[in-house]
Amino acid sequence: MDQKKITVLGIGGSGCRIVGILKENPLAAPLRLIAIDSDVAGLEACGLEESCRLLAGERWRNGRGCGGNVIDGQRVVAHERTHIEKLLDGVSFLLVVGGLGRGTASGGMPVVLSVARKLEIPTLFVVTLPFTLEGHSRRKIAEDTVKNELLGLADAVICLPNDLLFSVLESTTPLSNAFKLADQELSRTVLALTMVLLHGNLLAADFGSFITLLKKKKSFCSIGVGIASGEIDAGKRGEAAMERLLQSPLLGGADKLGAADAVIVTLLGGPELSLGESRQILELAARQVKPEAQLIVGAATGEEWTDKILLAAITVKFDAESEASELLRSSSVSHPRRTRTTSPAAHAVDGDQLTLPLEPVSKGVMERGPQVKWGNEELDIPTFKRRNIAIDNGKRGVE
Ligand SMILES: Nc1nc2c(ncn2[C@@H]2O[C@H](COP(=O)(O)OP(=O)(O)OP(=O)(O)O)[C@@H](O)[C@H]2O)c(=O)[nH]1
Ligand SMILES: [Mg+2]
Repeated sequence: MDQKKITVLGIGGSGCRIVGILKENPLAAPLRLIAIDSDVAGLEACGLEESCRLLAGERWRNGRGCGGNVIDGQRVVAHERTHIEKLLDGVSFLLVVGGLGRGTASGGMPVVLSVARKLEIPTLFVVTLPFTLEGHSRRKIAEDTVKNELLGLADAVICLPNDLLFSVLESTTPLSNAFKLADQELSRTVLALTMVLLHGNLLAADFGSFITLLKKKKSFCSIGVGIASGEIDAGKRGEAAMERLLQSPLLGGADKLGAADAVIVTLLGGPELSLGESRQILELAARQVKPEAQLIVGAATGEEWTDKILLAAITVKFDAESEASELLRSSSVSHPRRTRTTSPAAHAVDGDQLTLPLEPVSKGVMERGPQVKWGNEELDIPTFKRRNIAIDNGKRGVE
């Protein structure tokens, strides 16, 4: 596979910073990097050459960003669809990275995803969820983007709550320092993931099971990265990398590995890294994981990594509640038609009217327009909502 066709796309302020960090890292040279933002300052600061940068909605937002407005974010990026299609032409694997919670990344990621779907590019998202202290509305934007826009269509979504940073940092740490650390960890994890998943020349992680694993409902993920370089005795470098991994700011404490339902462990090293040593190091990581957890491991070597190793772990905790509801749903599918059961999934008994779970989310681009009224009725609100009419979802008595 042409390495340059493996593309990491950073979107929004935080995403652009991460591709900027990757650009400075010679180890990331094989990757193609793209940055998209509606904020000209952030975009230029990432240092990518002009052909790899896209200023979204320049005429409309004047390069000033979207000010936290997710609808503006969606609109400016959707405006650049054709341009994004050109940028992604020929890409064999796409990793999209950014921070959710404000405008450009939250609104724009679904647009990037729909272009990637059209071009049939396998796509993985690595996103951060805002700190609790950033407020409820940012959290809601982030969660809605993941749940309603990304999860169903992306091959995989790795969500990392920024709050994890506080489990290892002093509470007095300035937010800017916490973000810097997050950027560093994210860029390293992105690097480890792309390298091993796609070029695992010692021990390739199984891409299929990786995707299946991440498609399952998760409560959250966390990541740990440990690097050990030349100054450490060759026989001890595995242990040193492991120790650093366990102290990683986005891991959320050493016990996260032990508590995880699944863990993806990746190891990168120089040409001197043997199959024996990599097994030994991966076993070291596996020992931290509970026996019933699912484990996916991969290892790769490259000249650029001579005398260094990087060990990364992504921990996944499944969401017990959604697992249960998934089970219920699949068992109700296997029921013959019209079978009555007491399970909540089979509530379509005669006499009950099922209603569609429709919620008014936003009026989208109409939000700023004038109100359209007829008498006392606001016509932008659909009739069934205005008149309180329940709509049958058509499955009555079928399940
Ligand atoms: N890792 C990291 N995350 C950040 C940083 N700054 C902000 N974030 C997080 O990322 C989220 C989105 O912020 P930005 O990336 O600045 O937002 P944006 O996508 O550019 O959106 P607009 O500025 O509204 O156009 C925030 O809510 C924070 O949780 C940073 O420097 N590093
Ligand atoms: Mg911004």
